[in-house]
Amino acid sequence: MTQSSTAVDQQYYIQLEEKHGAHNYHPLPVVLERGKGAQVWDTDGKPYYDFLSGYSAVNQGHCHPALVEAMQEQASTLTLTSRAFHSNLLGVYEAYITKYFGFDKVLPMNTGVEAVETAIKLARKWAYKVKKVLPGQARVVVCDANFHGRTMGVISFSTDPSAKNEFGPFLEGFDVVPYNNLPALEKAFQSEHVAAFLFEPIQGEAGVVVPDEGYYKGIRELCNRYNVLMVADEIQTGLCRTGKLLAVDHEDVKPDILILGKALSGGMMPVSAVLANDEIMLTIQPGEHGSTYGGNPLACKVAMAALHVLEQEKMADNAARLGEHFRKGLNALQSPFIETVRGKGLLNAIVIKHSDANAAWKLCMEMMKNGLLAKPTHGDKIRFAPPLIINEKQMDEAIEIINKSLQVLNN
Ligand code: IF1
Repeated sequence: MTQSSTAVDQQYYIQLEEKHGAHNYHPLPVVLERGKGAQVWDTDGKPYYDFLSGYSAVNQGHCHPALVEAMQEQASTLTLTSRAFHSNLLGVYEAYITKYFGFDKVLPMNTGVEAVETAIKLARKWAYKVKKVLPGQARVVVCDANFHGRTMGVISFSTDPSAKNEFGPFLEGFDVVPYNNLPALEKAFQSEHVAAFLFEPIQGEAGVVVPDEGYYKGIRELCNRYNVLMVADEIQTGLCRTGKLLAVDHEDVKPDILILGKALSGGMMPVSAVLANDEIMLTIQPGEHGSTYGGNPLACKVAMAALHVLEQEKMADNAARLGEHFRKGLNALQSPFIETVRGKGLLNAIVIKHSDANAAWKLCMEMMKNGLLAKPTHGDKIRFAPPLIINEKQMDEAIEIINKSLQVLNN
């Protein structure tokens, strides 16, 4: 039997990646060609609800018209000056984003992990210059099952063997504490060398692990008491994903260093940022940190548009409302294969209960066939994170697709 034209087309693209690209991912067998709003289309024109959103980078929806327009306009005007010179957009962007989040200053970077590395450098500088920690002794406390990116420095404190095995030797100066455990955190703060506590308000890669109510307030209180910087990695949880502008806003807590990425550009290009007040930010002097593309005019223009539409289209409110609707809808299925439904806003996950270790993957393959894209994380969990502009009708269709696809686990 000859393969359908779709299979041939998709196989062609998949084989090109297989032959010419590194094998550092294991993607679902779907080849995407177009995106708009909450949907993407494959090379055969088949539509899918995108429930991964580029790992929460496409909060504003695929190819948001305001972001496309901002990018097109700036792309034909001035894209990169380097920081060797000023530009007419960097200061304007810096004023906008620092007011938007309520910090004195911003250090613009590109990828999320670069911003995390930058935050660690800032925290160490502050420890030596302000807290007067002994040279070379600064410690950063991190959480078990953390995910903050893939550079050598950041995987040095990963607890996930697949993220760090055979990449050593590693960077020193990190202490690991259990997530969502304030007594353990206080114990780690007994050392006078602690510069900072770096945490995810919700652990994404670990499978959308939501901490107890009061965790952020508890962290803030302990950081105040022991003069430790509270460093919130909101790269995945920020920018309206959890139903508030920032996940820490659910407890009205303000970190000392805020790390943003992903949806800061709405999926148009890598843009990240580190925000802090002067006492911390001014510990870095000219020539002590930087990057070729950091703060480029194109990124500034796109990021301002990306932040503007989050506010203008009330995406945090939609995420809160539709997230509630999604969790209620999934729980109402009362599927024997869904052990847990958890999340906040539109950052959700289910834990699959099934004797087959591949059940989560099989379900994702079935949902793909039925028009919804999601991917397992750490075996038995499936993350569901659609663009924040999804509407109720689309959400109900998505829940129906999940319901229909669950039947595949009956076999
Ligand atoms: C992959 C998921 C993982 C992040 C947090 C920093 C970064 C990320 C909280 C680094 C990046 C991405 C990376 C991607 C898979 C995805 C991810 F949770 F979002 F699904 F891995 F945990 N802090 N997360 O989530 O940002 O340098 O990638 O821009 O590496 O496979 P980046």
